[in-house]
Amino acid sequence: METEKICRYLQSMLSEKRYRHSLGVAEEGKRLAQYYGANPEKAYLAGLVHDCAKEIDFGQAAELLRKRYGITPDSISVQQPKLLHGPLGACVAQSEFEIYDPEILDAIRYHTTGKANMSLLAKIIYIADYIEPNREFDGVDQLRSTAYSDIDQAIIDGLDFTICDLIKKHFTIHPDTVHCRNDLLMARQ
Ligand code: DGI
Ligand code: FE
Ligand code: FE
Ligand code: FE
Repeated sequence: METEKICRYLQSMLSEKRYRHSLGVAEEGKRLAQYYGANPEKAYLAGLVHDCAKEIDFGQAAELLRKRYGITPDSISVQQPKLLHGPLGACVAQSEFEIYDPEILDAIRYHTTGKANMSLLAKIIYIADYIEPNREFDGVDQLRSTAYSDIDQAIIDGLDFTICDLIKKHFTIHPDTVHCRNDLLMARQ
């Protein structure tokens, strides 16, 4: 499906704010891809659609994954259905936007938790989601600069930030989040 058509479709699925965020991740993803020598078109497309399932009713997401796409969500994601919008987004990207590139689908699937052995594209989408121009939080400028000097370190910093926040709220931490952080830390040594 052409990008323009995807944009119109996305606008019908997302709030204006979420749509703007998606355009931000697309642009930031493209910039990072150019900087690190990944495919900028793929990064733009992955960034554009990464949150396409974010506003699907949480109550419906698990059932949709099971019944429509034949995927059984893990128990942590069922209990914390926010975690389902990555996996569901990859399914929707394929069935609705005709995106079949496995690397793009994988980057969408794991953009919230990360995972061990991420591709460069998946790393780019993970961190672009964090630092795109519309994001504002304490430390975002530092994270932006780290993202353009050491992308693995930027992801570790992002994961640390997310995990600390989850712990403060007494939330569960998805194993993929832990595996992603361990994998990147082990690769440092
Ligand atoms: O969809 P976005 O808001 O753009 O960003 P995102 O897909 O990175 O989602 C961030 C949310 O996901 C944030 O509320 C924290 C939550 N999250 C990220 N990793 C984990 C997690 N929640 C749980 N329970 N466990 C995780 O490992
Ligand atoms: Fe998301
Ligand atoms: Fe994120
Ligand atoms: Fe996002």
